[in-house]
Amino acid sequence: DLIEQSKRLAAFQSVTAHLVPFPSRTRIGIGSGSTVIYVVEAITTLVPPTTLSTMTFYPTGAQSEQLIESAGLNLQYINKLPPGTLLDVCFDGADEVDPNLNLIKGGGACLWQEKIVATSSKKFVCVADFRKMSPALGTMWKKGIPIEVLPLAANRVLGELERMGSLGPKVRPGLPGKAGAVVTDNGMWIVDAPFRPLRVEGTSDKEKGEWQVDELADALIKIPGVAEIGLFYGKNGNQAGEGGAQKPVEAY
Ligand code: DER
Repeated sequence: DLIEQSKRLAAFQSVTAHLVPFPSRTRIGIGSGSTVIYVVEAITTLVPPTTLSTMTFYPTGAQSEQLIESAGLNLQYINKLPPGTLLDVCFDGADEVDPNLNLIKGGGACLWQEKIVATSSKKFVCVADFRKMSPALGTMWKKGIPIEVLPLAANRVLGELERMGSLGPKVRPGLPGKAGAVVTDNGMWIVDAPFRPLRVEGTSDKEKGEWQVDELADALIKIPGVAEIGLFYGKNGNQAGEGGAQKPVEAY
């Protein structure tokens, strides 16, 4: 169908642009979700086997790890990288992308390891089909910003989010057949925190609960009990990565 075709096209375009021409990019981060499945298909299809055997793939959680293994690719873990060494490139999906390539991520509850791997990469390639492009984060993805929290602190975090103007934040319930909350690969819970659409530029109007994306990110990460947040900075992001500022996110 059209959506699957556009995911697959985006994935093949991103691998064609950022991996195939660069056989020296041998350390590759692999994200989570359904689009990244096509990224792995593109890698195994487009990269010659001799080059593929020189490449090592770093997962962002259980699904990503299984994807790498079942594709027969060399699997390694980010903690095996010497301090200060970065991955060459990382491919991952997103739930929503704003004009500055800021992202909402975490729809698949893998955001903590995704952000560690993304910010440990010289280049972070976001692979997102047409549905994900948005004028402002929160206009398309209505479920809220995914936030990974310590279960013990969940109610404290919910209270703080409401004070900050979140509209009905809640702990993400497990799927049918799993009583209780979603438990992440790291043994944590996910809180989804809806906010009014985030301002790409300018400053927040906290009275109205209208936040600017960077200011909200800075406020959320400080809440005690929050492990990581599903807001990823785009072009002018100030996350770690080579030289402190993350390389521009290339969204497809
Ligand atoms: O959880 C995430 O951030 C994933 O990358 C994700 O939400 C994208 O999922 P999709 O490729 O299935 O849309």
